[in-house]
Amino acid sequence: MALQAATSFLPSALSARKEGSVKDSAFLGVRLADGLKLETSALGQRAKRVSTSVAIRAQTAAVSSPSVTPASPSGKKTLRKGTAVITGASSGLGLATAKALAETGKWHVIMACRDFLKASRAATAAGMDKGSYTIVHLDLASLDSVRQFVKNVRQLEMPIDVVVCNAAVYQPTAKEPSYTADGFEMSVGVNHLGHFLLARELLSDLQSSDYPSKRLIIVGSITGNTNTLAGNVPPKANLGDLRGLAGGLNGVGSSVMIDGGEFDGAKAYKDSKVCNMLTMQEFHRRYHEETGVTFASLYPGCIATTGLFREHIPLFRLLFPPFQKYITKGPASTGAGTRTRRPSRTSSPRRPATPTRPRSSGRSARSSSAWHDRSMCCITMAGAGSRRQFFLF
Ligand code: NDP
Ligand code: PMR
Repeated sequence: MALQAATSFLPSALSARKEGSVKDSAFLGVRLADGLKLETSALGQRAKRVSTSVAIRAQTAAVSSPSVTPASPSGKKTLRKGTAVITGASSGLGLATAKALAETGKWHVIMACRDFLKASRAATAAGMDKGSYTIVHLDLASLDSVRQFVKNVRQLEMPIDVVVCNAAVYQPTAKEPSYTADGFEMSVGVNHLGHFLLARELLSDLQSSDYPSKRLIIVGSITGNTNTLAGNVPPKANLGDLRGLAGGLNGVGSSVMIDGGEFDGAKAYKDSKVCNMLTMQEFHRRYHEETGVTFASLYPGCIATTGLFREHIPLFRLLFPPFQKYITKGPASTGAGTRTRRPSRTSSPRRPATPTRPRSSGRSARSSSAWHDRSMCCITMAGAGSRRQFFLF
């Protein structure tokens, strides 16, 4: 499979290129040739609704569509219920976010999950109201599944107002790489490429939304930022000159790592997070003015007990939570401390109005500072001795 890497998305080129076409889908992704070219929709045109009956019928929970809130007797217009797509909403941060949004009564959540039954059980166990969410199958390890998900979501005939790209895999102990259905190394394939296609496909739907604050958000991580202590714990994120990405990340005639190096599962995850953060910066630069969509990435804090660390060695899983609690003093929890509220300026004084430009540390190292955008929903994490607030939207 011939894969042509895009060079226009290099951080060094972030300011060099002027607005690209919204049909240009190559930055921080791969342009897929030989029939696998990313299918992008022209913005400004409402994506075609697929009318054929598809498997999604069996995979969606039976819930009613969110309705437009009628005007109050005083004649004051009320915001209609928003629809938020959240990937990986079957556990951890994604589930907590889905629950928090659903509980506001202002959002209908589309839980985009690879395991329908797990997601269904998780939503029930979390006490989510059945009418507040719809589960739609999405396996980010398959580009076909991503495309099918987009079709299925469009069949629901709900506006898409917010997309939260939250799902991720972390394989720090893997000795050998594993691959997505399309043959990409798993961590970058799921965390970055799957989300990249999803984001690119749903961009036209977001643009069509009449919601006043439409957003596309990707969950980044401090561990991809080499300008932080956490980001300097080896192996460090480094995209190098992207030769592995250009070669297809498939281990056949090319490296499975973006920078062309030897396989390292922990590094692959951190590289994918750098790609996530840079993707949002570049989406913002290219598409914000044209689409009205706000693009952001965020770092949720360290939630040391989520399923993300399921593949780590038992000793790590035992020591990591107390290490974060007592040493870094930066743990967060997605449990009872999660709630939503409207933000005020003072509650998030460090939020910049615009994305921060990634800084490089080292010759070819590429990292990015996540940034938090103006928000409508705030997840409060219970930290060690302090309460910190992370704004999702
Ligand atoms: P979890 O493992 O609890 O959640 C990850 C979710 O991603 C799960 O729901 C999982 O599904 C889903 N997922 C994995 N692979 C796929 C796939 N191929 N297709 C669709 N969904 C998939 O981890 P967290 O809640 O901790 O992670 C959420 C986000 O937060 C991630 O992006 C992570 O990088 C980020 N993050 C987390 C930090 C932390 O300290 N926990 C720190 C910094 C960032 P399933 O339930 O089926 O396994
Ligand atoms: Mg880290 C302030 C210091 C800090 C912070 C905020 C984190 C967050 N970590 C910090 C420091 C350190 N860590 C130090 C000094 C060490 C060496 C002992 C260390 C080690 C470490 C390991 C082995 N840390 C880790 C790991 C992981 O496997 C986690 C990881 O990198 O996952 C990709 C991790 C993390 N540390 C964090 C956070 C948030 C993580 C999880 C990152 C993520 O899920 O994206």
